[in-house]
Amino acid sequence: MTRETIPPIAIIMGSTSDWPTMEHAASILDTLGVPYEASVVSAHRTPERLFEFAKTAADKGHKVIIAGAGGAAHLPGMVASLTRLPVLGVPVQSAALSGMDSLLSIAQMPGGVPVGTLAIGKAGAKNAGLLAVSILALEDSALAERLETWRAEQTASVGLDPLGSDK
Ligand code: RP5
Repeated sequence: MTRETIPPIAIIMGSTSDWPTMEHAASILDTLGVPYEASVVSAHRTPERLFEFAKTAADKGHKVIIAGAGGAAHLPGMVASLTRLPVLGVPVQSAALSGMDSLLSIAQMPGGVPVGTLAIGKAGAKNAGLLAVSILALEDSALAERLETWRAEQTASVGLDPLGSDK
């Protein structure tokens, strides 16, 4: 792939078991017509893959990295330590501690190596996708318009009646 054809967004995750969460980031990118690539990059099981991915991501032409992981979730922070690209971290809900371990692992970065940390689980993945779109939309007016339209449709879909009679 050349710099021109490399997708602007890379979605990475620590395990295939993270995909049911991370697909919500992918889904919003599909909806808004933003190309991405998705791959499994584990901080603990495939550390060399992590290094290779993170050290080459900017030169390859990626613009934003969305990184999801659960438990001892070092992936977003390690990737952030190896690239200047913005890294959006998604704490995947873990079985043992309901994602609190993931959240704290991702959020509590030392000053100087930022990871933009989202909410635990599906909402966090969806918002990571939307935030990535917002970042790209700064320099893409057509995408900015699609994002504005998406947000207006979301607003219009919220009825006033809690029982839903106005929908
Ligand atoms: C992390 O460990 C992954 O991000 C995943 O959330 C968690 C469990 O992985 P599996 O044992 O399901 O592969 O590295």
